Amino acid sequence: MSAKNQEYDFKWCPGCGDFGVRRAIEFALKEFSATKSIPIEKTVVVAGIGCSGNLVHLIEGPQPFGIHGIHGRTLPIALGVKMARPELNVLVVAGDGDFLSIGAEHIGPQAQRNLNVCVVIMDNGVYGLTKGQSSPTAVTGQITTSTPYGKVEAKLNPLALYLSLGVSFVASGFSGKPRELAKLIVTGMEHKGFAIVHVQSPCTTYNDSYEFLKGDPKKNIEPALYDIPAAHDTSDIASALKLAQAPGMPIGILYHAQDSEPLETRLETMKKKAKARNTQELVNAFNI
Ligand SMILES: Cc1ncc(C[n+]2csc(CCOP(=O)(O)OP(=O)(O)O)c2C)c(N)n1
Ligand code: SF4
Ligand SMILES: [Mg+2]
Repeated sequence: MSAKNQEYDFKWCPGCGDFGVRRAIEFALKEFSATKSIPIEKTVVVAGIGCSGNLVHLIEGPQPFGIHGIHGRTLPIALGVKMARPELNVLVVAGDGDFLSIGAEHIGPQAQRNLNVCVVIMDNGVYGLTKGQSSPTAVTGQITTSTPYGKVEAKLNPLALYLSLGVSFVASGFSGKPRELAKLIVTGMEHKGFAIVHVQSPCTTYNDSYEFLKGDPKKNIEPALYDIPAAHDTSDIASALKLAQAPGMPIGILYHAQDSEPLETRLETMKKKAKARNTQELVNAFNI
């Protein structure tokens, strides 16, 4: 396909952060295809269910392949694609609810395998598509449609979670800076292993966090967003964890493992050790 899906009439609300993430992904795919001489059809976008996942239908210009699967199951689908076609570039797009709530149990296993995909998470702190319920990244006490008396649970720290689970590339971005975000996504796609680019992407309808993120000098509100200092050592997991746990919202690359061996390389090494067995040897293996 060379044009976006005309049959899908979903529209993001005015000001939704996901517009900026889509723009960043368009920039990133264009650059990745040009610099690596990889045609756009060699990229597969695996999308979650949510306003965020609908991005797969809304990409403008040259089209990658797309799979719009099941809520919370982007990573099992991405694993399937990479097992069948390891040469493809797989980009996962999902929301904070999809990835960190129903889908959370899949992050650890894929981090341990070092599944060679790049994940872009659009974090708006709510379930936008289903009308504003609280998500794991909503703050304690937040009033939402599912927490009318305030959220009881603590807020999850996704960056610290990814680092603790062993994700080999962890970056943090903002939808309001699509050019900068595109660079993080390109680096994530180039990384040999499991890359997550976690994006602050405000929901203007149910959780407008622009003021919190960008600040407002007129109201004496300091911005939560800040650029990670150039001196930060991205190969140092301890420094990355410190950044993830410090106040504010760091923007840039927190961690980039230097010795990252992706799943397909590990499987190739294992296949070389595996011996073909005849029928009798297979029967004997059951010891019957
Ligand atoms: C198995 C399953 N459970 C629940 C739903 C309903 N559902 C659809 S999207 C969604 C949450 C979306 O939140 P998020 O992933 O943060 O995406 P956003 O809309 O905020 O971008 C839920 C609970 C579903 N489609 N499938
Ligand atoms: S409900 Fe929120 S996340 Fe969904 S399109 Fe509207 S602003 Fe964006
Ligand atoms: Mg969400």
